Amino acid sequence: MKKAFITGITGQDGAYLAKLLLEKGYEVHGGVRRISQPEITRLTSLGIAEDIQLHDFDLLEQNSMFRVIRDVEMDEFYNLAAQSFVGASWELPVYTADADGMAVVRILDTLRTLRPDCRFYQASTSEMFGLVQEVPQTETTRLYPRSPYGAAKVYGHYITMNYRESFGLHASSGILFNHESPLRGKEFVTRKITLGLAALARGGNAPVELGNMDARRDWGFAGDYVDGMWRMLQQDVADDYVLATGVTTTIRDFFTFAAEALGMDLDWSGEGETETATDRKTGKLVMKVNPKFYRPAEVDLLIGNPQKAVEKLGWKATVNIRELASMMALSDFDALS
Ligand code: NAP
Ligand code: F7E
Repeated sequence: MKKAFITGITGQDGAYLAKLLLEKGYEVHGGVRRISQPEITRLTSLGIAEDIQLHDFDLLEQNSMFRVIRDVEMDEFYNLAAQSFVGASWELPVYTADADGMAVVRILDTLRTLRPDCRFYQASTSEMFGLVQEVPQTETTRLYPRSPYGAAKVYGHYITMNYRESFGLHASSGILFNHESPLRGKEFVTRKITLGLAALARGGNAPVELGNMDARRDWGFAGDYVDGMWRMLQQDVADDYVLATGVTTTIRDFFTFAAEALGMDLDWSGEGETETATDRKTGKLVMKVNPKFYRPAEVDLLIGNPQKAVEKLGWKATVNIRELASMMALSDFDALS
């Protein structure tokens, strides 16, 4: 039986990956940080909380890495933990650099010392492309991060390559474009939209307040993306791979798809800070722009080319953007019953 260790197991991807690995017969261990009230609701909602062995672990604490790597004796190490909210990274730039950048070398160096044959996955991100230098983006597109989060992840990405090339570690980076699900954190735009629309559809009156409606993202389903992570670690040779759908959608269109799934018929008006959406069926205001959600620097367009992953890993995205919006909106609507 193979053993896997997942940092960030309480997060969206950690929960889906743990479920996948359990289904494949792995013994699954996960790292959880010390907080006043442990939050394992995602693991509970997938029905796997009892099947996982949890260990104290913090990205900022090298001793916790030393202990879990020494004690768990894992075959595969998935580093999914991070300060993952781009918007917060301008308020927490030093913490973000430490958790999303420096922590990666803490883990890699401990693996190199204690368990050099363990396979390693680093959660890299399309945010590293930032002000995109090429469309669509591939594994070789020049990086131009636009946030403290993106900059920290660039360090994590390059140090993963560096430990692979310097010490022969089986260390791979997945450059993952946005992936969402009903388990997505509530501050990310897709989930914020589906939660807000579900509340409106259940009789609420508070419009969803959003920032930049013109930004475009390449959104897929998180369940598909964790399968790609696992496939990367099954390769004989470690490498870096883009996982994406190859389709890009504006925030406005995602909002429309989610609203349609809940039976709404939107009337859009205004632009920029005056843009609004009203449901023709009820006359309710369902969206208004609030500049408070604008970012100091924006990533306007992301669209990935997953060809390498398709050809070498046999991976592909199976859920399109309308299906994703509908899945999330209906899940939030049902939860409010
Ligand atoms: P998420 O839901 O925000 O989960 C983040 C996880 O990291 C949580 O389990 C969190 O624990 C843990 N964590 C945060 N700070 C920690 C610390 N100091 N020590 C230990 N654990 C800590 O993120 P996600 O969407 O699953 O993303 C997983 C990874 O992929 C992240 O590295 C993210 O940056 C990256 N990524 C995500 C996407 C995407 O679209 N989802 C795309 C590309 C890359 P708590 O439960 O205690 O908060
Ligand atoms: O923003 C715009 C916002 O916060 C997407 C993380 O998983 O994916 C995620 O980062 C877009 C941005 O995700 C609101 O300005 C408009 O252009 O959902 P998001 P993100 O920043 O793309 C990458 C790949 C990661 O690696 C990250 O970990 O939506 N937007 N109005 C808004 N965004 C938010 N959050 N809230 C709004 O009200």
